[in-house]
Amino acid sequence: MEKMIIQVINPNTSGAMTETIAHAARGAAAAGTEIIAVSPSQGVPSIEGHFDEAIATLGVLEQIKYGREQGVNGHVIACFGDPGLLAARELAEGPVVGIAEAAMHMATLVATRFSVITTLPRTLIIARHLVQQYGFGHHCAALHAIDMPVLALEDGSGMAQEKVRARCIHAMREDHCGAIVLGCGGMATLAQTLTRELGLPVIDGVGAAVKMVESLVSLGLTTSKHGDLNYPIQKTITGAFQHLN
Ligand code: 2AL
Repeated sequence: MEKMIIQVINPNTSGAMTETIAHAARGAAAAGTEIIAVSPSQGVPSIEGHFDEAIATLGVLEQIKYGREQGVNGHVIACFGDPGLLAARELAEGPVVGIAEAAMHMATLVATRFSVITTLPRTLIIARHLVQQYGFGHHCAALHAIDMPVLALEDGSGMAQEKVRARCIHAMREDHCGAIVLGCGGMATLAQTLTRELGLPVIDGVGAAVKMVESLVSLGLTTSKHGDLNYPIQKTITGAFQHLN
């Protein structure tokens, strides 16, 4: 394959965060990979709880549908709750990788145990559930929150970034972990600097997911349509959701 197109979906509607995610995705992508970074046409500006996730999921599905219609080779869901991941796989033809699953998988390839750094404390349970769901319970040393909202990462002050750095140093000292997973799409551009500064792998899920989609597409692997990830059963969707038909 000469050229590959990967659609990277920021599930929230923050344009600044879509730019941050796009920058990290392009930094990780191979020379022949084009990154199309998108966000939903409607939804929530940041995802910080179960309610936000439920709304964001519909936006993710809308974008997966558009991406598939455009003929992209694969998709990344760039929010650490991996909202709508399995539903997205039903709709998609190419591979769909979430940034939480990508980062956790990558972490276990370079370390025995990892710690996760997220934003608000109420998002900790979302990450904890994913750790269990993905089967990484024995690999996760601890989960920490910087206690700042998602969009503080985009306010230009650098305060949230400084808190992430401080929490990483704390986790490295206290958790006996070999790697740190950054638990928000808005933290994506911090991974390389922190990896160098701290001397342990600090993993950004956006870059990790882009590399995983590239690998799957290069290997000729698409989302299985044998079984539960088959295309959704055709039915007429009505009202506000009819654009998903
Ligand atoms: C996130 C994320 O990655 N994007 C968003 O809006 N919320 N995750 C988080 N832990 O706060």
